[in-house]
Amino acid sequence: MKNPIRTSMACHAVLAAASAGLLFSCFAGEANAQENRRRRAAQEGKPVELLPEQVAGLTKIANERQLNVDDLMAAAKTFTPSGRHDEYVLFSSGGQSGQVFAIGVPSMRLLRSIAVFTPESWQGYGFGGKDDHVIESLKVNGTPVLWGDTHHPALSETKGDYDGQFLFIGDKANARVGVIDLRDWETKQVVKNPLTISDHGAAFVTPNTEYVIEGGQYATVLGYGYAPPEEYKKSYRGMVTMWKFDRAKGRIDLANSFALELPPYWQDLADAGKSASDGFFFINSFNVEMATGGAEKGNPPFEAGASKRDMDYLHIIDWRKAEAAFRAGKVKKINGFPVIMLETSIAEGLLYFAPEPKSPHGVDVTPNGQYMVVAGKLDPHVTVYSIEKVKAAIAAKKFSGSDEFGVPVLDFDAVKEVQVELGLGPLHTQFDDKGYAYTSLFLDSAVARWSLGGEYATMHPEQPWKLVQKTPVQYNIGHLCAAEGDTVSPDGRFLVSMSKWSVDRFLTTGPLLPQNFQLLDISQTGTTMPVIYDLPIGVGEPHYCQMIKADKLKSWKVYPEVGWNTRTQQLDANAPKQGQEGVTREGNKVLVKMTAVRSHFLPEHVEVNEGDEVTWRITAVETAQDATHGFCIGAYNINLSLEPGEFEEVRFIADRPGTYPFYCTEFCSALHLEMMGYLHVKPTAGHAAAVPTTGTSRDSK
Ligand code: CUK
Ligand code: CUA
Repeated sequence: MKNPIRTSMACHAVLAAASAGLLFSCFAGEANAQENRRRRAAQEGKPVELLPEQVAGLTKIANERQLNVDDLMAAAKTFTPSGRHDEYVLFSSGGQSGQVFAIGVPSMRLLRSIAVFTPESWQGYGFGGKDDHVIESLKVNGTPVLWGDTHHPALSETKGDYDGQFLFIGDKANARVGVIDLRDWETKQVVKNPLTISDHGAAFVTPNTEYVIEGGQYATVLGYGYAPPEEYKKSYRGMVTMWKFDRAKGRIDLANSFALELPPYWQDLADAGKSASDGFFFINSFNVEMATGGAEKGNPPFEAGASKRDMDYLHIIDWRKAEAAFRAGKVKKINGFPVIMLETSIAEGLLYFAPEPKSPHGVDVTPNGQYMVVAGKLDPHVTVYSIEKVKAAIAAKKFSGSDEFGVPVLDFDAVKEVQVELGLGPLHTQFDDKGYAYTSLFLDSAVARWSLGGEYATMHPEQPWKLVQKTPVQYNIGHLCAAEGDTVSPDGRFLVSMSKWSVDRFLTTGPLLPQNFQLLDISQTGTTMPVIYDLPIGVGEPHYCQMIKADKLKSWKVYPEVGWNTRTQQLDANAPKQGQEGVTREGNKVLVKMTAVRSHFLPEHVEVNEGDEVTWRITAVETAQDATHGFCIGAYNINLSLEPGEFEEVRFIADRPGTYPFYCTEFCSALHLEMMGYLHVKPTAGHAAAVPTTGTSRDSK
């Protein structure tokens, strides 16, 4: 049991600070909401002064709830009063959910999910009937693949700083990249990699979002080819794809995108250079052993075969040279997609390797672009490379040899700046505004803070390149994310530990554990770096996230005009206007023009014949921010979200006769339940209305 809090002089100041946040939450039950608001307004902008009886009340609550002073401080740092907005937004991968989550910081409140690779009904994503554009975009080799494994979100950047315009996210399971427009927080494009089915270093962007880069992972025969494992070295290859981004269109420009062939090592995490290292990007690798596994045949399993050698290769790619080679046509088409082959990359001097210790995982470039920090999961050190040394070694041809495919390998000692011992299982690194780096330690379950050198050495009181402290996290941290922590100008202040198995941190939710996003206060220098909030994530295994200052986001509150097509992001001439509602027919093609407004659809009855091809257009003729409607026809698997001004079109074949109520799925008004209508599908002659079939429940077999 924790020590009870006494209201001593020493903790009085702490309590006073803490209660700025706690007071209203603690006493909220006593005052009605109006009184609460009045007091808040009266207090806004004024220093908190606690009366002795309020201090006593706070102390009592703290003791009843067994909260210590650190807990009260943590509450004061994170509690965000009703109606007040967060300072940062964390865009997190959603792991196997296939989505992206947006979370406010420091409150750690979930703001919304953004559907990307998985249809999600609340957002009307993927429930638009026949030829639904979402389902179409999610097809892999013609088959809808309606989930993804999202790993790495990347915010668009201008001059190496988040600009708040777009968000990109990779799907590791299917090698796809999603593009989200942050004006309306909707996925606008999903591109499928034409070369491979497995990626990991996706997505990350060059400093002005010229390219969205998708690094591969498990080598395959590029272009979906086949070869047996015995032909691994000959036929399997790695790749990295440079997707050209057209900012004006908000789309990846497929015609100006290309890839680089890489040796069949397993490429891992990647990062783009910036400032001093602008023009380069870096990719880790493992399994340079080119192990082919086969434990079932008595061969060494992958985990052993892929970890034999002491060194793997950091891939150093000069992307401006790669772009020039692509523009000069020095490519081969694989599956119709232009690829710069290995021998071209070597001849053009655009690909180099640097040895890196023991199957590393993350590579992260410091804000000034000077250093690349590589964390080897089987090595207790981070290895820091200097871009100046890399450039000098390339110019002086300081190679220790070449790999089996002829790629020059830079001399390790010539490019290494320093190695810093941090602890067990270092994975990923982020940066702050005080010259510190933060590295996740998966096996230690800790966040390590360490001091940078070079031009950062004068920013902190410690010796350069030294471990400063470790904060334990619960448990097994993967990525971590500091506020604007991988831009040219990090903010410091907050860091999120993406801790994996939460084990005992929350109530038991059955054997499947939520992950644990833990907020750390990194605002003070030195050895204080407490965990101040735990957020269970019970909807997937997030991998990476990026934290952007909220005021950089210029999101729309409603669509700019009524009749807005959210795919083209412009007014759509097909959007029915008020007064144009009705049903027209040409042969068996039926066109429904509908408007939705509080609290009715028009028309309210739509009659079609069995077998008709129905095109159903709806405009939400609303301009108020709180006037979202839904539209569903249950048995036809149709569900839309109609945000104010939005135009949607769905198509379906009316192949099941019967009477189908359609209704609004958002509780939009007092008469929301009345916002409905009927779709009447008249059976063709001699054909009875369909008898509903009864489903079989999962456990009844
Ligand atoms: S991650 Cu994708 S395996 Cu460390 Cu970037 Cu989790
Ligand atoms: Cu519109 Cu409910």
